[in-house]
Amino acid sequence: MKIESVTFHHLSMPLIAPFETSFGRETDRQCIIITIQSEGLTGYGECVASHDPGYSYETTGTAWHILKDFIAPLILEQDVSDALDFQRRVEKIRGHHLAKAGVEMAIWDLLGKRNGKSLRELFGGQREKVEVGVSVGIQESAEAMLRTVGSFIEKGYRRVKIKIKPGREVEETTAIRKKYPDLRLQVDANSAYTLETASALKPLDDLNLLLIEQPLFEDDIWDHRKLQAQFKTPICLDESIVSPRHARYALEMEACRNINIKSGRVGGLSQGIMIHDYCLERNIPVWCGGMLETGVGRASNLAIATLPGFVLPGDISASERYYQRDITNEKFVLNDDSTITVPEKPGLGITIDEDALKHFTISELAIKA
Ligand code: OSB
Ligand code: MG
Repeated sequence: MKIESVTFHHLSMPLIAPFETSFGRETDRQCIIITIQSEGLTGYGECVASHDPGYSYETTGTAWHILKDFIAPLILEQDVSDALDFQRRVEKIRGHHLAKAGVEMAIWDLLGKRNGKSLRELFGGQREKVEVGVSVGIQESAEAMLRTVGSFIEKGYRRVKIKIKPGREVEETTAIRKKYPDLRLQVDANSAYTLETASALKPLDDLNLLLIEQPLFEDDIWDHRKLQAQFKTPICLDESIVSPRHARYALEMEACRNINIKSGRVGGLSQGIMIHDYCLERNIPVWCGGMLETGVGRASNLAIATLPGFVLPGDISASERYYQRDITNEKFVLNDDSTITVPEKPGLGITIDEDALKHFTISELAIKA
């Protein structure tokens, strides 16, 4: 596919409610929407970097720079045949996975549109809908957390993840477990603990949680191995798994018992699929993480989550959980069985609400060869 032009839209979108994690609080979510024109078709991708380097070292600012100055020149006027061809072209760019993944997503969208196949079909996924849950940010008190979780359960979410940090974990998690003995419940620390302070998590080990996500440093695997050995509850790695190679390290070290797959963090959907395949062969459950995506990234998450190894519900909630107004015409809704239906149209299966895109754009850049 000959790449004729690439456009970047830096967006800032107000969230329905602030989202607080151990690394910060977001009220507006930033991202970069990538548009690629090729042979009369338009492909869309979402770079999930946010405005500050709290989750990842990448930000919308660094991603903009890498996209404009390094990735765009490598693909413009080039005949990029598929995702792996794209990966070979950007191989010499170290890191910057969120930036690369956004472009790879747009290439998949183009590929699907060109072949009249949805991403699900291209990936070989079998499910028409995927099981999902909701990720609840840190609240002002344990009571507020219980109330907020209750409201999501009322909406039909059957799996809940709560964000935790030191001092804001035991009371919250215990209260939820007491009120909802059968709820599929998990916690995410976003690297807020050390091997020493993680002893505070010990009471959670008796609450029958699905998993404890990323308790230790964002680049750590080794200490997670030590922690996993002390816990019955599976440790799940998010931040630490930045490539298929890191997935292998973590499994070889027995640092975790399952993995959160985010195509952004690992450098692209192709890399996420590789991690999925590797884990599937080893009976390691995976699930699809989220980055508060717009409808573009949400469609991509739904597509990858159709693969058979995604046996745990994903952090893929309904559009209305995040945004009053989204940039896709298609809105994702929660079905009665806590699933979301996967788009079936070619590519990502979404169309862009151009007015909304314009409305949320802070800066825009079009590059033609
Ligand atoms: O750690 O999973 C995370 C959002 C932004 C950055 C990191 C994380 C998250 C979430 C939200 O948990 C998941 C979602 O998109 O609903
Ligand atoms: Mg996480």
